[in-house]
Amino acid sequence: MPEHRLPPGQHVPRGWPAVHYGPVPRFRPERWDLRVYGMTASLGEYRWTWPEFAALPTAEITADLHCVTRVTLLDVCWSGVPASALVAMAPPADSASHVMVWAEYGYSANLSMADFLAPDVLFATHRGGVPLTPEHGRPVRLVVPRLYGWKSVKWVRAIEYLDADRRGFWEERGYHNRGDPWNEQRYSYQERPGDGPPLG
Ligand SMILES: Nc1nc2c(c(=O)[nH]1)N[C@H]1C(S)=C(S)[C@@H](COP(=O)(O)O)O[C@H]1N2
Ligand SMILES: [Mo]
Repeated sequence: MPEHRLPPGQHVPRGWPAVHYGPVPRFRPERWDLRVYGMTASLGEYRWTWPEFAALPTAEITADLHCVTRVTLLDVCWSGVPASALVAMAPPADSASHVMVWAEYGYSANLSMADFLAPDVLFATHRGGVPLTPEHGRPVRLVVPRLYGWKSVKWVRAIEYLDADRRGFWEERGYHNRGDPWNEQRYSYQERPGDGPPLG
């Protein structure tokens, strides 16, 4: 494998355990929705039920997943709704500079609007052509290939548009606010002024 393929400090393990904090939620299609709220252009809220979301046009990407625990999973094929398409359907206010992606049970991760709108960011419903298994995020997970895996939020339920950056679950607990694996932005103590809001 060409060495430049792997970010610094990463290796490819033989197996790949699902990586997450806390229990795997059960998917109840009749109760599931995906909401967009916060600094929308209209200040109103957008909402998709499961049948509505499942009917949206999809795209496919193949990407590597870099977990901050130093393992990388190569060539994962995901399909789902591009984040940019979702943003087009739920226009943000001009002042919306960041997003908070919320999952079941309160897990969250923050992204700049620019990172969120990268063309390879997807709300994935399928992996390798089959629906996500529960432990990998059924029914919908975010995939952010350019940042460490904790930003690829599984079991997504909401997107909050923010007019100022705010730390998510791991970003508050010692991990880097941005998490670029190519620059090895693992921990918050590595942050430079401007990389993130002050730690509480
Ligand atoms: N809701 C939620 N999403 C999550 C996590 C989590 O704890 N909760 N862990 C993240 C981490 S650290 C990684 S590396 C990836 C792993 O995805 P996988 O289990 O599908 O391989 O999911 C991310 N998404
Ligand atoms: Mo991770």
